[in-house]
Amino acid sequence: MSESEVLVGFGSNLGDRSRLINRALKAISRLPETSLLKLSSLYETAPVGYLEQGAFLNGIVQLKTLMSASELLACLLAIEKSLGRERIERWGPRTVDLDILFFADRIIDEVDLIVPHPEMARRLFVLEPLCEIVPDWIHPVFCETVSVLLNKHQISNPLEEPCRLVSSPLDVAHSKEKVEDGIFYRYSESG
Ligand code: A4P
Ligand code: MG
Repeated sequence: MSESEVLVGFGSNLGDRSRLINRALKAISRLPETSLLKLSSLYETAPVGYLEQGAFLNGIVQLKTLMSASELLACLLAIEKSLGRERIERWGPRTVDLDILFFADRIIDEVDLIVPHPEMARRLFVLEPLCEIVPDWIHPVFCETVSVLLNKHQISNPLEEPCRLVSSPLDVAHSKEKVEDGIFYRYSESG
């Protein structure tokens, strides 16, 4: 099996959001045959879909892995579960949600896994952090870069509330110590 570059989106709007995200990233960095490449900034974003819920913290991590897409999905679901995720309602509040946005340039359409994530091109909270770390990544269905998709999205949704940047990542790719400590973002819930 060859190595694949993958983009995983994460979001949290329940509990100590940044701590949960740091814990999820630490767990991802420890997955077998997997290493982190790049991390986006952390953004605070208004809820999309079901609006009567708290604001999210969102971001994206780029990783490389020898796992297959379905093996990676199983690992991400296990991490969500270990961090207290209960599936109560679709698009409802969650401790940590981990979505596979891109898996190399593959298009996957299976019962339990759709890649690229079908909603991503409609979501500013995905497109903005994606553009920060991989602006030239080509969406294999739309055959356009994520920066073009962001541009189009902004033109079609001029009144959408922007994502608010709340924290920059520590330089994880080059600091094993930080990964071991599980410190990925310095951000305090109290501001
Ligand atoms: N699944 C299929 N494809 C994928 C994929 N590419 N990555 C399946 C991950 N999972 C995938 O997901 C249900 C099932 O989707 C999984 O078991 C997996 O087999 P879920 O996480 O239990 O359900 P969900 O998250 O409630 O639904 P869904 O459709 O995944 O919702 P989204 O798209 O994740 O949206 N607003 C802001 N501002 N920020 C957010 O992060 N997130 C959502 C949830 C809504 N509004 C938001 C945010
Ligand atoms: Mg999800």
